[in-house]
Amino acid sequence: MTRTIIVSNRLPTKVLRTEEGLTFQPSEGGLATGLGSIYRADNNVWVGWPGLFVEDVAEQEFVTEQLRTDSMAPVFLTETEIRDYYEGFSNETLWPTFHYFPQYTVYDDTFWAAYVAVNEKFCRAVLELAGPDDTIWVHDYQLLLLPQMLRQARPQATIGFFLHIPFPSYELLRALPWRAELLQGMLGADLIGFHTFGYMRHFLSSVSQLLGLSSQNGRIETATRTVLVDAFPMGIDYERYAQAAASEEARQHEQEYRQALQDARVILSIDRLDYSKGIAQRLRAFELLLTRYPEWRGQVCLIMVVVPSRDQVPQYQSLKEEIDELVGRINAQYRTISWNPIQYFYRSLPLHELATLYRMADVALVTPMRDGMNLVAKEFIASKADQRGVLILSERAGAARELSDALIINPTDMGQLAEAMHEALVMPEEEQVQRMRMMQALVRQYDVFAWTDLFMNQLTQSKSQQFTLSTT
Ligand code: GDG
Repeated sequence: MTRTIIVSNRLPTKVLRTEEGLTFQPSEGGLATGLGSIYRADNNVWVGWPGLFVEDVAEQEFVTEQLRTDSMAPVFLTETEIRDYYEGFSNETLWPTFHYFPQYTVYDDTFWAAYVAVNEKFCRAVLELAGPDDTIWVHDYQLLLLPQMLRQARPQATIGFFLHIPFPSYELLRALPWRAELLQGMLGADLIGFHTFGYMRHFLSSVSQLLGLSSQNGRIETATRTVLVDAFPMGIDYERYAQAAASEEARQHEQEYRQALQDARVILSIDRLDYSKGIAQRLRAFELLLTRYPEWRGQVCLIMVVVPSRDQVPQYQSLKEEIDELVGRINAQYRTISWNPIQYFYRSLPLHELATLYRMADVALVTPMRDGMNLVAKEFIASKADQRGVLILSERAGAARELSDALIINPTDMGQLAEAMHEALVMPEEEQVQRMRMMQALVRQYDVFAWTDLFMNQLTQSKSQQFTLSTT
């Protein structure tokens, strides 16, 4: 029987070392939910790093055994591998380049060597599990070389690849010394998916300019195979967010929060700590709102959740300091005894609290400098049972391609952003409902399950076409 093997840097379960020993915590991420139905079915399996260092062989066996019962297979990585392959090449080389921050890009051959070696390690782990007829779906920028490595070992395999972050323009990509290898690595797949047509165009243009391979209608002809490239905008588990926000628990929490905030209007901002998310710019724009429109002082509150992330990477440490300082300065300047302009949380909140914030927010500020898609925008929309609330969305988030009924802004334009906040706060209810209704219809229909089905169907179809072509 054929089966599907999902491969990503991290497994959808976190293994933690606690006083009681090793514990297993399922992740609530969108990908885990979307692919949950696939990897738990039949004999399918998810391959990835379990999130902690396990060197002891007996412990490795224990972890492997535990994860196997939940359809997962761990790839154990050492501290040096995580430093050079993950924090290094993935997050200090690829991430800044692909998000248009070339000034942060580190060019380091040691990082590259580790990236190649860890992709090979993943390749060996997949090959141990995969039969010749299995379907393999590789995810994201940490594993760009894996499709080609798998292809070499299994020329007939069905391989899909999806990139969760933007694909940059050729001018950015060409700066990387390893650009050709990275493109070749991706081309090992039968189907390459991006969130938007824009990313797909950048990829096709890079493949043409750097490898001399032309394409027609998203089909690239390599010397031996056809590779299909297409856009698959990722969705969310709509019902999960709709239900969490509509729950009795969220309703009660909302009452408490509103009381504590003395019924101030709420602008919400939720991100991982990342320079690509535009958090500092957003704070400056909020300050500008308070300066330009003093009538909002005491009347509006910015609730800002920043989830700690990649705190070993220097740019993230200095961004954290910049945010701390900005929040401190703005709060000190404008606060009164009974009102604090910014409620800042530097931690991850449980889903029910997140759902309460989505439910009660009048405005969601999703203003990244660059973002592959941005699921927070879609979760906010799914949480609005009464269809009130306004989404302010950066034109540089993948989500802006679909959510054209949001207030679309340029995140570097502070003035425009401050005006958009004011416009959102005074927007008539009727207009809010009209915009929200359109966006809800779209986000509900193209949810994460539809996304998974579309990708998998396209992969199966493109493979069978190739097979027909090669046998006729
Ligand atoms: C990458 C791409 C692309 C946030 N705070 C809390 C919390 N979250 C959850 C959100 C959301 C997720 O984290 C963040 O997803 P995003 O899509 O916004 O951003 P990235 O993490 O950068 O994801 C991105 C995505 O991959 C998928 O392809 O959209 O562009 O960069 O689901 O709800 N969850 C909980 N507590 C929090 O405090 N429980």
